[in-house]
Amino acid sequence: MGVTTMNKTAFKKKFLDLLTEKFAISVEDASLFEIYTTLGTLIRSSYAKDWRHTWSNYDHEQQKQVYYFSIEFLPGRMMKSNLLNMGWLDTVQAALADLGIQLDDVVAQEPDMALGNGGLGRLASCFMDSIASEGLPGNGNGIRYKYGLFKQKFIDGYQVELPNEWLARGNLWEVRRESKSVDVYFNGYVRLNKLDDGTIVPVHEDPTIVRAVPYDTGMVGFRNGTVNTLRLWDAEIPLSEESLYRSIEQRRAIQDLTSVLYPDDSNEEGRRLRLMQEYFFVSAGVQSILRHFKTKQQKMQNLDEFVAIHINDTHPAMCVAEFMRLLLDEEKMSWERAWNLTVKVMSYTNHTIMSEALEKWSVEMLQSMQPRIYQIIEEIDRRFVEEMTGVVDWELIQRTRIISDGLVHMAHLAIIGSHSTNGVAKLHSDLLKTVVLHDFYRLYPDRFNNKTNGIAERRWLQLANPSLSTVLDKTIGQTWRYEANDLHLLMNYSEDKAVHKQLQQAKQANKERLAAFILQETGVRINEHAIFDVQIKRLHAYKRQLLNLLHILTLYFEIKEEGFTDIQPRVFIFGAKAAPSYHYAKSIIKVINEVGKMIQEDPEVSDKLSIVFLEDYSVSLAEVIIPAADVSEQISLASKEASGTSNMKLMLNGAITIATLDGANIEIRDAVGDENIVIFGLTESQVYDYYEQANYHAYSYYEALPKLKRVVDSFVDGTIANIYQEGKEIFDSLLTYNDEFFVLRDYEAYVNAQKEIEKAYQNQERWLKMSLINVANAGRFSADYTVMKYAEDIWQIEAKPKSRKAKDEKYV
Ligand code: GPW
Repeated sequence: MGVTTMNKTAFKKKFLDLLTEKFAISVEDASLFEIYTTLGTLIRSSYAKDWRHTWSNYDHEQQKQVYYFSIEFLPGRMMKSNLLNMGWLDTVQAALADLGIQLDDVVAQEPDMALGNGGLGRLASCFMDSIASEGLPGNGNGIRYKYGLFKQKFIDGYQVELPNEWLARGNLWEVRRESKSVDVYFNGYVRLNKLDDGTIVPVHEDPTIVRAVPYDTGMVGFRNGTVNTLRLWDAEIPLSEESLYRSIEQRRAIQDLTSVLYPDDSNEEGRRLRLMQEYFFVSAGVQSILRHFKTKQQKMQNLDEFVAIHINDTHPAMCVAEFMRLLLDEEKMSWERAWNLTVKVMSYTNHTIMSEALEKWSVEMLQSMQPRIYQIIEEIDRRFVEEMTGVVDWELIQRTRIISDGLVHMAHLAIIGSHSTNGVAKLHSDLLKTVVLHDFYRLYPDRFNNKTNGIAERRWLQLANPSLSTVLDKTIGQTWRYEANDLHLLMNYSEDKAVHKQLQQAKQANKERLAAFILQETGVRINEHAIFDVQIKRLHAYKRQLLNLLHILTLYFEIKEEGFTDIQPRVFIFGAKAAPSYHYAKSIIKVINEVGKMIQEDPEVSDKLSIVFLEDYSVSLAEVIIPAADVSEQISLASKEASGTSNMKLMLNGAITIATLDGANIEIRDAVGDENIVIFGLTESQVYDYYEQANYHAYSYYEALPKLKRVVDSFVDGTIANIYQEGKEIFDSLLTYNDEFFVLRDYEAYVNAQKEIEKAYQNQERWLKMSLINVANAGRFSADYTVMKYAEDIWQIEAKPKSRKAKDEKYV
């Protein structure tokens, strides 16, 4: 039963037989979870052969493979995407319907696999889907956290965090591979043994040994028979050590290692356990790559022809030193040769210019936890300084060296130890070259490049939005399902009223689906014909959810105090988690919730405006929100959002973007043209001018704009109930602390841009054309293209023609 060959009758028989085998139950009596388990087991066993073949073919054909190291992966649910990619979705849906079962009820049994915080982790998972779908030889390497990202609840409008026990009912997709376990060493000290022939052999004395056990999950490619591997590591107490005396504390420390995902997005706290996690999955991953390579009868010197290692942000930057350690200490390679290989094998992606996210570890911590790794980093640093001395000026060397001021700069290690450093959107990559990493750009201009992010369009359109997908099939055929750029065929219908109508109906169906979901989750009934205005992303000051709120309050006061009556009804939908320790972000959540309540309880405004802040934003929730969005809020302060990816998902689903010229918004504008997006606000160079001249005075905007003053005052004058402290905190951030993210500066431009949005929406003919043009031009943001560029420019890997079947045979 290979991928793509499956008929309804055969499926039903297999399914019912397996249900009996597993649970000795009839389909009428089975619970949804039993049905889910049975279907999942059947799916997994059906791709198992392809998985094994994919794996052995790469070896057999001596293909170079990439290993994508990421401390986060955020796949969400896997059942439906596996069905889609296997070519089974329609058949299974129909077969289950025959048995009286709704597939969507079954897939809802699967907990989201939420081993990531936001964009960075989701990007890694979009890449896994695309790498498999392009038939590229690639694997993921990460951590199998016992608890995923916390579950968010609102109590009295405040965020409360609850544990996310995603493994409580088991995990269908993973395979524990006991036999591939490796040992990872921590603590202790290094003794350098000098042998008679003068060679020095480092010995790690008195280490704490942790056993790393891999759990593999198949990453099923789209209708091409490719099934790659996502390998996630769990920490266990080594068997051989179990008999030895170990304190409860030590045993607990080992088990805690992979227990929780750090919930801070774009912020580094320098915690010891986090550093342990980083080294743990780096060492386990690199050891297993080398161990596997050694089964190949190839010379170690040629390793770079078979292996590429990608460092996703700096969290896995110790790959550089660990790889060196294994080549030096285990393979007895010379420093020069080992270094040469390391730089060829490694590549690095930077995801932010924000300094609080740049990892720096104290020398003390790194040295005590990883004495050998620290020695190697010291030596890399020493040689770097030596190599550059006399070539470039001393200050430049001091600014770029790895160890300085008692800190180990992980981005420096990643850049110096790799052949490629890329940013994630054009603007971001330019800023890396000209500002943030300018010093490194002077040293290594050829290493810098851009790879604009992309998204798994199969998940975000084919799976999440069947209504729109059907309209597309009927209008432009089905080739867009495997060649995203074929969405462009829709441009032929940009003026076609009949197509507009169908797009409108698809959007309306999705809005009704979301409205029903909101009613069920919150008890709030929203106006299904209002503009659905969506901001979904982590809660962070630079993303400026606050600016959105200022606009909502402006509308509120226009209705309440200025008697405006012609406001187009809007539903403002938020989804956002705040890091548990991020006080300010939590205050914003509280205030948005209180404003929402105030509006909802006020009959004068509640038919025109509403705020829905959905709890526990996740991949699965995004799949319900995004298809229903009319407006996409991408309003970060220019230069701060490296790329953004929800901007791409919303555009793909026909939302109109209101945006600053930041991250990938710029490329979205280039794709759709100025008439089909609403741009406002400071540009990146204006922001930098303000920094240089230090001449921003937030207060002057507050004073000069009465509407703005009214809104800002409402945080402290009692207009909004229950926000005494939070309101004051926000008020002070804007006025006392001079508004770090230029919210007041961009306010007027934003309110005007929102008027433009409203005007465009009121002209449905124009709006539908804009929406169509957005869908038609979203193909370029498919991660399929992004990973192909990584493959060609950075990893130097390629797909064998047979594993690209879906594209080459135009297979649908
Ligand atoms: F700070 N991003 C994220 F750069 O989701 F490490 N978490 C993070 O910790 C970081 C970045 C880090 C995001 C960026 O904010 C977003 O702009 C980008 O689209 C995404 O990474 C994927 O590149």
